[in-house]
Amino acid sequence: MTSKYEAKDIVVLEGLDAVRLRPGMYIGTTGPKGFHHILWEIVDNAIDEISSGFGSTITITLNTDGSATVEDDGRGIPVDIHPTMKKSGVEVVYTTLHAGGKFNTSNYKFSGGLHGVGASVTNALSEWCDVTVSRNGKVYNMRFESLEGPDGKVHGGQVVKPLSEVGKSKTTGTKVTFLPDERIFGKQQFSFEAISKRARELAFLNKNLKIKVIDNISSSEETFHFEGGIADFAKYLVEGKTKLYDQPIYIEKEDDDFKMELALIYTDSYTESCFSYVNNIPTTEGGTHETGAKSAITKVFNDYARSSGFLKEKEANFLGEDFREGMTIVLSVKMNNVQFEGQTKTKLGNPEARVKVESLAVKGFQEFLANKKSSSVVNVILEKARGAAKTREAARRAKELSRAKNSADNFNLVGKLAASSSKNREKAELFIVEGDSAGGSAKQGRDRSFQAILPLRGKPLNAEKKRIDQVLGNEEIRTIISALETGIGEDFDISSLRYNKVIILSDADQDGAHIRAILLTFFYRYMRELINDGHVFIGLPPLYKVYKKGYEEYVYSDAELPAATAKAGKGYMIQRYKGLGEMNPDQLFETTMDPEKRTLIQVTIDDAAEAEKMVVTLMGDDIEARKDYISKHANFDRVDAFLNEYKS
Ligand code: 2B7
Repeated sequence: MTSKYEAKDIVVLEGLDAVRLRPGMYIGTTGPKGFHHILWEIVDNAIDEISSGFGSTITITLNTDGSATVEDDGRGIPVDIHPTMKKSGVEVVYTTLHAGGKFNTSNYKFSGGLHGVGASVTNALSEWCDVTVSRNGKVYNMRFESLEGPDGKVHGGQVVKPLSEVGKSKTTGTKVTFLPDERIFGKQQFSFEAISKRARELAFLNKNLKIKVIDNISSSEETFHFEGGIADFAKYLVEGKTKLYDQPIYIEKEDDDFKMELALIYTDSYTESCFSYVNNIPTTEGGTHETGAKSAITKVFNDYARSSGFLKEKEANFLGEDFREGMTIVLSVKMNNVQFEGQTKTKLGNPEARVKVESLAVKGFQEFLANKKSSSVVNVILEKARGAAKTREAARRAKELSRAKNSADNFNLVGKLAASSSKNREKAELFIVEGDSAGGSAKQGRDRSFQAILPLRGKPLNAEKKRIDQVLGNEEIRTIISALETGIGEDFDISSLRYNKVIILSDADQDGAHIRAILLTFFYRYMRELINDGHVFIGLPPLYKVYKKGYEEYVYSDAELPAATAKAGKGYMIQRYKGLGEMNPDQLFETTMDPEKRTLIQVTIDDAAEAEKMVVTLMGDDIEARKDYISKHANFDRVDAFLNEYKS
């Protein structure tokens, strides 16, 4: 094709040129996230088609040449000539930015670039893109390529084969294959695991959707279809916990151009989990829709408790937080003109969403309560709330106690915590170190002007299994809380944080991983903002030292060892570090603590549902589920599903 491609053939698709010029503006990054983003743009179109009632199945295939194919059984993208654009529907969709707007959106209730920027961006950033449509009893095909023009520049998404009829068909649908352009993304591959994870989520969120992922490179295949939709999602999230009743309360309601689905289940745990979505996009930071759902729960269940006589006249109403103890809720809304806010733009801002969700949810819960069969479930929920209200009182007392105790214990704590001398919070770092001996080395080796050390003697308490009063009763945890100076839970105040970086330093073994998981669980449950704002890190100690006379190099993973020994040449020796405690203070500083040389892993939660699943499974009581999870995810270090960003 390239040879036949002449200057006169170049169409300057200004939009697409802009996409290639600044891909980051359209897909955020050209890293793995952006690489997968261009796949999801195509899948989103297929989901919109199926969600509006046409077709049922999407197949995503990862091909051996590095390309991906997406296929749906919807109506097929229109092939007739678009009246104002004077191009076929297929060409409009694949060469016009924001083509959604140019299409008659009355076809789709909640559509048109809800997810971003559309298939044309994928086309612009692909080496080639091949679109096949089955429609009107015929099969049509069209092909695009990104080609270098006589101007020496690569122009994305050029039509190299106009839309033409290539066969007959009794079915309808769209099939798109594209190869992400190496000139944009470098050498990358699609991740079957990441794609399956999101496909599962999409199947939970769209119960009429069946989604199949085929990896022709590893010969793996997964199919996701959940007839129960987000009710199944809620059950999946609490697997391994003890449910207080079997089937989630499920509400599905629509009002004009607003759709809401809600699933609510309770477990015997003490934590609250809410997973909310807008147009299939996770709203990790919550927002107005979550607020609306929570108000509805508080209102409806309090009213019921009152009118049924569960709450006596002299008793006060339950608080919202009483109903949220042990609650797992999945909330999915579909709406137009979404406004995202918050630090990571994952918080829904639309005020009308609060109103709509609250009124739809109130209606749904009232219908549920009106059903006689619901009475046992309602009772369990009210009893749980009563327990929570009692604990709340107990916790308030324990908190006061612990405040008093903290000041009384400060003497004691100061003895453990080696504070930094400077008060500069921006620069200050707190190392939470496993074990007294490593703690001792860290204290000696540190740069005391800005590095503080908190050695942990035993294992801190597993916060996943305890209520707040017990958590606060644990000495290790209390020490951490008082060192950070932020307070905890509802009282948490990030502006009081004493250290900009909180660095967990544990051994590179099972025990160390467990301690790390316990600490992360505690931060996740009680100081989530600390993680969300990027203050939590994992320090990476070396596994080996490769050395000989006058030469030494530290090695941080098994994978790097062969290269390091090769580099050292003949006569080298290897020291394997079994724990932090084996390093002397200077070594520990040099390898693990020195900002100039160390590797820190920043803890992030970019997939809240996955983090929740992991915390519940790894820290919960179901031993079988835990074993299964660990074996599926290769090793215990998958605690590191939390950990994806590498920073030094
Ligand atoms: C807003 C644009 C992008 N579109 C249609 C119709 C069906 C249809 C699509 C699609 C990806 C890979 C397999 C509407 C909508 C364009 O207009 S996009 N199916 N599937 C898709 O892209 N899958 C449509 C009205 C009547 N007939 C067809």
